[in-house]
Amino acid sequence: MSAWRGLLREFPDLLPSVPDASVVTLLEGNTPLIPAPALAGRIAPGLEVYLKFEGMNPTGSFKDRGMTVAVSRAHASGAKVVLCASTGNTSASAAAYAARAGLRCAVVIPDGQIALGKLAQAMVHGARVLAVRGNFDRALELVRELGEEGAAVVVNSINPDRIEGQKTIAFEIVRQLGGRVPDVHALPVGNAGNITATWKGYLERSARDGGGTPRMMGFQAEGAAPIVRGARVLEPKTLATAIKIGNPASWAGALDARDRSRGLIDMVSDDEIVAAYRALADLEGVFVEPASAAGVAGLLKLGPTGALEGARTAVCTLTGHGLKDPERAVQVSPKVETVGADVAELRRALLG
Ligand code: AN7
Repeated sequence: MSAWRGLLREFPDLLPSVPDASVVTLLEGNTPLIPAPALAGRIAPGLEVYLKFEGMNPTGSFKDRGMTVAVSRAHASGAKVVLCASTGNTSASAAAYAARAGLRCAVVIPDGQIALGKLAQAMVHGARVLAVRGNFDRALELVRELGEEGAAVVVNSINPDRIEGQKTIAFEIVRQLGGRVPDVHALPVGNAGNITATWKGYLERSARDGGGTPRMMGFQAEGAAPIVRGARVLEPKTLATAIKIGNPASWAGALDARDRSRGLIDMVSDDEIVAAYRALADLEGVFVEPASAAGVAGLLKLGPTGALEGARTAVCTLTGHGLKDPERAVQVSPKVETVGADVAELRRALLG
């Protein structure tokens, strides 16, 4: 098998063309599709569940799929600066790809509301990090305004290059399933770029190779569920900071994916998110950030209602790595025990 060359070189027919000298890649994509039999048993008898672990991308989230396209195209166009608003992962990815491209990067984050690992990434890659006194939705409004003035290339998912890159996940999944199309695809929904892109990928794949498309099932956090409630949420609240979003940029795309796939968009509570987060870690050995567990939380919620009946195969996108938010992991896990440096004491602690 030849070495993976990154999305722009692996999927040239699907993606906007970029001159080779402008391709900016960290060899993103090609993430594992991990069977999750223990979780499946808790969701619905007979269902096969697979975890598309996007935390294995170079910066630890699915954002790298879109960022390679957006930053490469920005580079090709002669841009000097890329700009984004972010709940954290977009900024981490933009900072890394911009560094590699030799572009300047500015990120606008909601003050005090992004997970430590993501902040560290933006900082270490040399981005200008600006924390606004306001939430993500406000940060995105500000960034859009600057973008319209032409000050920088906006690399949020309102940039169509991001959606193009992110759609590749659908092609990978069907390939990894040996050509089978899953019946259900579950994922978290924040700005709704990812559900829009994943659905676009499945549609394009089916138009090319046949075999149909899955039902798209998106899950928002209960305190940040504008699409479920049908109205903007002015003060979104959830511990899953990645999806703490009250006015999704790709709202219409999410509705389209839901309706055309005969799927649904539902919400899960923070308790359900944490339970799914812990189940992924405990039962499957997969460590994700809290927002990434929302799709699994949704399937755990729907399984007993019969809403998944008839489905044989479900895929969940696990959008980001657990190391993004180490503080949450420590907070929800059993405490560290301290013992003396003494073998008798250690034996007593371990073996009772
Ligand atoms: C781990 O980084 O919006 O529905 O600014 O980081 O496409 O927004 C992140 C979103 C899910 C939601 N899981 O995806 C940002 C940002 C994780 C995320 C989502 C995000 P979209």
